[in-house]
Amino acid sequence: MIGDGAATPDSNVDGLSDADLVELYRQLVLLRTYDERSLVYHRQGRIGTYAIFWNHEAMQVGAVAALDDDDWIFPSYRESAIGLLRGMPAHTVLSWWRGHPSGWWNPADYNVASICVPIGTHVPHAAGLAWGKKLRGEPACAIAFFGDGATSEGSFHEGANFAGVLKAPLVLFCNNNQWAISTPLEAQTAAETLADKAVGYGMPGVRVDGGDVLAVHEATREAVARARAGEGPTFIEAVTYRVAPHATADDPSVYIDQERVEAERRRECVGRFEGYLQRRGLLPDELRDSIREGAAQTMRDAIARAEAEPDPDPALLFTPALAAPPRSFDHDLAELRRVLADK
Ligand SMILES: Cc1ncc(C[n+]2csc(CCOP(=O)(O)OP(=O)(O)O)c2C)c(N)n1
Ligand SMILES: [Mg+2]
Repeated sequence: MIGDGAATPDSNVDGLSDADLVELYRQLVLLRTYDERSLVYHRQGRIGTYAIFWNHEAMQVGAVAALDDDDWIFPSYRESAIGLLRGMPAHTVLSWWRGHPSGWWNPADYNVASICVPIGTHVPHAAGLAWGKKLRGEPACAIAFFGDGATSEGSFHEGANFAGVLKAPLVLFCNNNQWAISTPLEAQTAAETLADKAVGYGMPGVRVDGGDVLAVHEATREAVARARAGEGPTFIEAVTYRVAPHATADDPSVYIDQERVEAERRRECVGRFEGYLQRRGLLPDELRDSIREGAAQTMRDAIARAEAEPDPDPALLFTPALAAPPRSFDHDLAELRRVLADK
């Protein structure tokens, strides 16, 4: 949908007003700023290990914009900040990466499930929630975000099969960034495309340019319409390329082709949409700058708020773990309190 300002023309998306397009841009910038600041906060020792999602923003924004607020989102760690698109405060997500209890929200407050770190285990959860919506006669659907590597996990196949058989109103959204840490796509699957996997579950599989927010939006909108019409799940393969390390603990220079990374960085998704809006005369420089400054201020406020949280009670490590804790817990907790007091 987004052209290149030269040989490839831009196209329109039905149903999106000029104001909607600018709102998509605001959301892209919010996520981009969240991501770039988080990398800095990590390097400053203010948040822990962090999974960078630079150049994944178009998939997250385009897909969520196709949902209603009653629809449920099941994110993986790669979509950790997706709740921001539903009004979740940025300090909540920063607190999650700080390992602070205030980083865990009630999923029903935003219809955003907890961030899933085990690969693919949220796919059956999303299928079950979607099936539940259907059984209750509610119009809502669910969307699960996961990576190319997740399509090799049992949970993915169980969830996809379950949703296909039960015609659950589910969107399976695969961000194919072509890497699962250091495992490249060709070592992940013998299938020609990941979208081909949908055939085995009796659902449509579509491929879309994951760097084109408008294309992602349209594909997700169609999948959501199918889900609401009782036609069951859809598998979306959004094709992109991971241009950042897997996470802050990774050094991709030992396995990745740096020239390819540089080429992909040059066509990153926020800049592509910025060009589209500028060609349409919808993004004067002052508006662009004020959107960027608004996002930067959101992050400054959010890190200050996250860091102002009082230290959590160390007993939280013990008390919710077991209904009948062993006696050694008392001793262990006392020891932990003593060590923390000495710091
Ligand atoms: C069940 C499980 N096995 C292994 C891991 C370790 N692990 C963390 S990220 C990752 C790669 C996932 O790649 P992909 O699904 O493509 O998602 P991406 O990180 O590229 O978004 C692995 C194997 C894990 N978190 N959970
Ligand atoms: Mg991947």
